[in-house]
Order: sequence, then structure tokens, then C-alpha cells
Amino acid sequence: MKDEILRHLRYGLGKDAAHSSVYDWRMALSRALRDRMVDHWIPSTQEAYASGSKRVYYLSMEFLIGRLVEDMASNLGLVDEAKAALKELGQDYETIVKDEPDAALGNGGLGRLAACFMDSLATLGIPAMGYGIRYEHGLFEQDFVEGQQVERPETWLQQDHIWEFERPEVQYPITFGGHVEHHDGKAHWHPSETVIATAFDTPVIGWEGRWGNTLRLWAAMPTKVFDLASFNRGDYLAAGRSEALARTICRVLYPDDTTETGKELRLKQEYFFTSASIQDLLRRFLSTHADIRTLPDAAAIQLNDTHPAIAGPELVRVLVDKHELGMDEAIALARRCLGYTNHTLLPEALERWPEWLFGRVLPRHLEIIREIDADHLRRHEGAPKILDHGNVNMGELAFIMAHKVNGVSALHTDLVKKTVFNDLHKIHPQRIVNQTNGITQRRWLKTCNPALSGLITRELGNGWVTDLDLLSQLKSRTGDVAFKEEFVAAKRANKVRLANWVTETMGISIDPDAMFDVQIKRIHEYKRQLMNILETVALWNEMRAHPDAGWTPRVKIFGGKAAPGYHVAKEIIHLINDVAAVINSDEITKDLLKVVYPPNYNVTMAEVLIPAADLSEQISTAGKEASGTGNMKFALNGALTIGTLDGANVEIREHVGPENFFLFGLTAEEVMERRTQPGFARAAIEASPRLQRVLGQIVEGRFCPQDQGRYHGLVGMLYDSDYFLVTCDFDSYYDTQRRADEAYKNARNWAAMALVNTASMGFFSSDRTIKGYAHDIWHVGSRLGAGEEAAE
Ligand code: GPV
Repeated sequence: MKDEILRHLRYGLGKDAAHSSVYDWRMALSRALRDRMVDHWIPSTQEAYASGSKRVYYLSMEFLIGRLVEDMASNLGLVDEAKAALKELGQDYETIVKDEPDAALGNGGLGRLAACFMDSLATLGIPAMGYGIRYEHGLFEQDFVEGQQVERPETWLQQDHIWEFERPEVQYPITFGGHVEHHDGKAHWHPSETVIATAFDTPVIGWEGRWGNTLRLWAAMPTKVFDLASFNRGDYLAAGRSEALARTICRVLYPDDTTETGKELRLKQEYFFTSASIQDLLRRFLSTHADIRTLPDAAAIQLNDTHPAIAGPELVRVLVDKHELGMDEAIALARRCLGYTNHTLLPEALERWPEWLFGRVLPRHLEIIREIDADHLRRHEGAPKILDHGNVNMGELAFIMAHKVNGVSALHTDLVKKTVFNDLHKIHPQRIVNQTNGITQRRWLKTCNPALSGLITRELGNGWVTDLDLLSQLKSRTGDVAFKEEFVAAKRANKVRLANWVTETMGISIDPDAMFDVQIKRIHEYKRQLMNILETVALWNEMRAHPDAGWTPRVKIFGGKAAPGYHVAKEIIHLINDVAAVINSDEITKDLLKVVYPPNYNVTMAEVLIPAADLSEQISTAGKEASGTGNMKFALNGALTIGTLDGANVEIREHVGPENFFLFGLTAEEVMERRTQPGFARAAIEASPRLQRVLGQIVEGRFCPQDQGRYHGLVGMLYDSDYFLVTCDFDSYYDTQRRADEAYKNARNWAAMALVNTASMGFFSSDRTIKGYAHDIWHVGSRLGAGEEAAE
């Protein structure tokens, strides 16, 4: 390893050791690791090709990967070797790992799920390809200026992205606009714009290098680099037109999480990567198969939400316009390849395009969608339509074109059947299935929490790394005082690590023995960070009134970004920061309560915060969070959850037992019922003197004396509408927090509950989730040798 690093330093980077920066060392280490990856990757790729076995194609607008050095080193079993080699070279492994920027090609849970799935597919030995977009700028970076969010562009590609291989030979034209002509019973699309999609491949190597898959991200290139004739004529704009479109398409990740913006460029991005992916998988298929009708035996195409839903009409278009299949046959064939995952019930997140806009960008696809509607209506009278009220409904399109539709937690799937797709579900009662989300324990325990994972491996061996159910053996250790002490010591070490980081980066000192209470996720009204900060103020009031009442010291930690155009979410951020400033400078409560909100929450920050958490905040309005996956990461790392009966919380509570979970709040059914009561919010506030007081303080400008009216709108909204029922759940949340305070005082018992949480998380491995998809939706198997781990 040492020689390899030095060789890459010299011949890859043109440097000698004496003049190398941390960046140079990181690049050299990464190249050395990459060589090893390739040695696993190429045989897998050859095997997948030679066996002709069915492949999974996972189409996703987002892959939220984070850093890769440590992930790669860990999956290849090279962490110790790398550390030792660098040490001999006088370099520090940790410093080098920390130099890597996050690959932030996603907004939140949906993108991170795709990344966990790629890890599990490789570990399980399922031939698969992830398809997405190689954004030049990932999710924006967040700063706070006087407590308010400011966005800066992210620039990860300004340095070499060493993990990828450019594939200049893999190129497909992607066309837009123009018009369609019909003659001789055939459609001829004459587009007005073309860009070229070109591939960049990143190897994804599973645990111990047993199998490797590919993440193929598409970049756009102009059809002609440059129009010299126009330029010479003096028409400089025309000379760069094709170049401008190409650059724009992959320029930036849309920063909206579960809210759609309906922009034409977004539609172009969606079609760009979907069409490239469909062309690519068809080329691969046709290089070894003669009969296009056998495509469903070779390709399972999974749509991560509706963003790639244009895959249905695109596949039909190629089958009909190029391969001359009949429309009905093409629709049926495409359906057998396609699966669709729904990730939200929020109406504002369901993609709809105005028909005029859609037809302008994709005129041929609009015709095909009409045919799909007609075909479906012929078979199912009165069925919901894709084209309705002048809109193209991507949810209906994805549903009708998929042979299976899945929700992402038991509750969510149930609500999908009862609400958004109720009518379609009645027509196709077998189509909707559940696949509860999961997380990869390789990243979210093994690598991010060496203190705990080392202890677990010492006790159980390392089988849990590929079989998380084995953690259940830890349940028998809840009475083992010595083991529990070590478990607690691991948590404490992680809390000290976090406390030091908070002091260094924010200048706030926090006590590692206080309860670390963490809410990290996108800022959204339905996730109710607002309720958390209101509860924080209520607690502070009580602490000030009775400082000697034996309080459990707390550190409230927040992390998360708001969509740049989401005004209310930005107000909530401002309020949290305003409250933090006042509380953190209060002499009376300085040993009892702190509020910490580090800016620019990302995957890397999650890897530090989650192992250090005691309490995990999963407090969304019941019925709104499709699943959540952070909830699983916290419980796996031994945090207790305070949460509502929402998303996967329901299943987490079942697995850890109700006595190890702090439940509060209305159920999804009660939420729907409560909303029908006029004035429910005002009534709830009037019934809660504690909440009234908090809202009064905010309105009076207690946290923003320079600008007293700052939160009048926000508080007024709580009185008048409160769609997410912050007011109704507030008292129950406050009381449950005090139960958590009490429980925390009994350190032994808390440790036992935390240990049961860790021990009960086997079900929430993304390995289990992927086996479910493989069995119920994709009908694919593992290529790992007999006797090894396989997807049943
Ligand atoms: I739709 N989700 C997301 O992160 N972005 C989106 O655009 C959409 C959904 C999330 C859900 O909100 C989470 O509840 C869920 O755990 C996650 O997708 C993965 O399924």
C-alpha cells in the first residue's frame, strides 16, 4: 500500500513526498484504493455480462453519497493497512479522510436511500446499475448570516473526482422540442434541440469486495462543440447555443425536497437522464439478445419516485417507433420491466406538468401518453387519467406503467392504498406492495461509529456487517453490567468527540454528560422543527423559574437546510438561531440548556452527530413522513426515539418494544379528524397556558428585540391554520420530553433501553429491503457463489 501510494503520488500527481499537500496525499491514497476496487469490479462486470443474468436498473435523480475514501477502504478491508502505510509516510489517515468533499448529489432521504441501496446491491451480489445525473453543483452549501440561511453554490467538481471513469465512447443523443409527423402509420419526431449524454462510471464495491456494480452518471455535451460558421458571421450567441443548453442541463441539482417547482429545465433534466439510461440498457440488452420481447427477463427498471416516470413512454416510444411493435404490446412489455417507488403523500410533491409545457418539450411522448390513457381506459372504465384538467400527472403515469408500485413503510403503503392511489388500487389490487426502507450498517454503524462497532465485533464477531439480525444477540447483555459500561463508554466517547467539534467550530461549550437531543433533517413544516424549538423555550422558562428543580441538562441540536424558496422553513431556521442566541447566553440556565445549530448539515455531519445522540427527534405530523431513515440510523447507534406514530417509527417501535420508545401525539386518523374541527388550533393554544406563554414571548420579541414583529406571521399562522397540528401535539410532546428527562436520570436503565434499540435494528438494514425488492418486484437473484450470502 505504501509503495502504491508513493507510485500514484509520483506518476499520477507528479509530486514527490516532500512537496505534497494533504490533497495530494488524499488523491494518491484514493488512486491506490481505486486500483484495488477495479480488481473486484472488472470480474463482476464480466461475470454479469457472461452469465446474461437479469439486472436491476435503479433510476434516480439523486444519489446522496457523501465521502468515499473511508467507505471504500472499509468495504475492501483496507482501513488498517491504509492507516499503517500513511503513518510510515508521516501522514495522518484521519486528516486525509477529512479533506474529501461530500458528493452531495441529493437533497435528503430519497437520495441517501439510493446510496444505501447501491451499497446493499453490491454487497448482496445482485447485478445492478444505478443511473443518475452528474450535477456540476450538488446541493447548495448553507451559511447563517445573522441567524438567516444564505445559500452558496457547491463546487465539488472543481477538484478531481477521482472515483469516476469517464466513458467518452458511451454517448447518446437526447432530443427535445420540435414536432411530430405521421405518415405510413408511423410517427416521425423532428426535434428542435439535441444534446449528447455521456457516461461517467463509479464502481460500487460491496462488503469485502465480493461483488461490484456501477453507478453511471450522465453529463451533457453539446452536439457541436462550437458553431464556427455562426461565429465567423458574427452571431456569437448562436455559436454557443447548443453548448449553453448542454451546460445548463447538468449544471445544478434542484434544491427542493418533497416540493416540486414545475420548471421546464427540471423536465428536461428528467428526460435527459431517463432517455440516456433507457438507450443504454437497450443497447446492452440487444448486444446479447435477438428478441426485444424478452427484455423483461433481462431488465428490472426501478423508478425512484416519479422523477424518471418518463421512462414508461420513452420505452414505449423506442419499442413502437424504432422496433415497430404494436402500441398495446409495447405498453404491456414496458410495464413488465418497470417498478415505481412512491416516497410521499404530500400533494404539493406529486409531480404534474402543464400539458402545453410538456407537449412543447416532449411532443411525441405526449401522444404516447394519450395512447397509454386510452389503452388503460379501454380495459378499466372510469379509471383515473394521466392527462387530466390540462395536466400530465406523473404519479398516475408511473402507477399505470409499472407492474408493481411500492410504498416505503407499512403505514405509508397503507395510506397510499387509501388516499393518493385509492381508485387505481381498487382497479389493480395486487399492484401496490410495501418495502419498508432500510439503511446500510456498513456506513451507518461500522464506519461512522468505530467505538460501538468495535465493541459489537469483539462480542459477536463481524457477521453482523452482512447480517444485521445477529445484533439481537446483544439483547441478552442488558443485565451484563460490565458490557453495559463499555456500551455507555462508547457513547460517551462519541459525545466528547462531538462536544470538542462544537467548541472548535461554533465556540459553544457543551457538557458531554448532558442529554444530546438531536433533530437533523430537511427543514419542513411537516417535520415540525417548530414544535421542537417551542418546546425548548417552554423548558427554558421552567428551568429559569425553578433552576434547582433537579433538571436533566440538555443540549438541543438541530441540523438541516431549507429549500431556498420555502419562506416559512427559513423563518423557522431564523427562529431557532434567535432562540439559541438568547438561551446560550443565559447565566441562569448555562449548565442546564444549550441550543446548537451547526450550519451546512450534510452526510458527513450526520456521521458525527448520529453516534453521539441520546435522543432522536422523529416528531412529524402523523401521516406525513413516508418513512424516515434517519430514525433508523439513530436507533441503530443506541439513541432512544421520541416520536409520533408516523412512517417507519411505527415499525421501529414494534421492534424495540413500546417501553423503549417515547411515543406521543395524535395518530394519522386523529390528525385527519382534528383538521375538520373549526378553530382547532386556537382552541389547543387556549387550553395550554405553557404554549400560550411561549407564543406570547415570541410575539413580544423576546428573541429578537431589535425587530419585534419578526415572527408575527409565523405565530399568526399557528393560531389561524396550523395545518401540521403543532399546537395540538404540543402538550403531549412537552410531557413526553419530561418523561425522557426522568428516564435519563437512571443511567443504567437508559443504557439498557439504548442497548435494546441497537440490538433490535436488524430489520432496518437496507440488505433486508433490497432482498424484498429482489424477491417481490425484480425477480432477480444474487451472483455470489453457493454457500455465500444470497438474496433469496
Ligand atoms: I418525494 N423524500 C425525500 O427525501 N425527497 C423527496 O423528494 C421525496 C421523499 C423522502 C421522504 O420524505 C422520507 O420520509 C423517506 O424516508 C425518504 O424519501 C426515502 O424513502
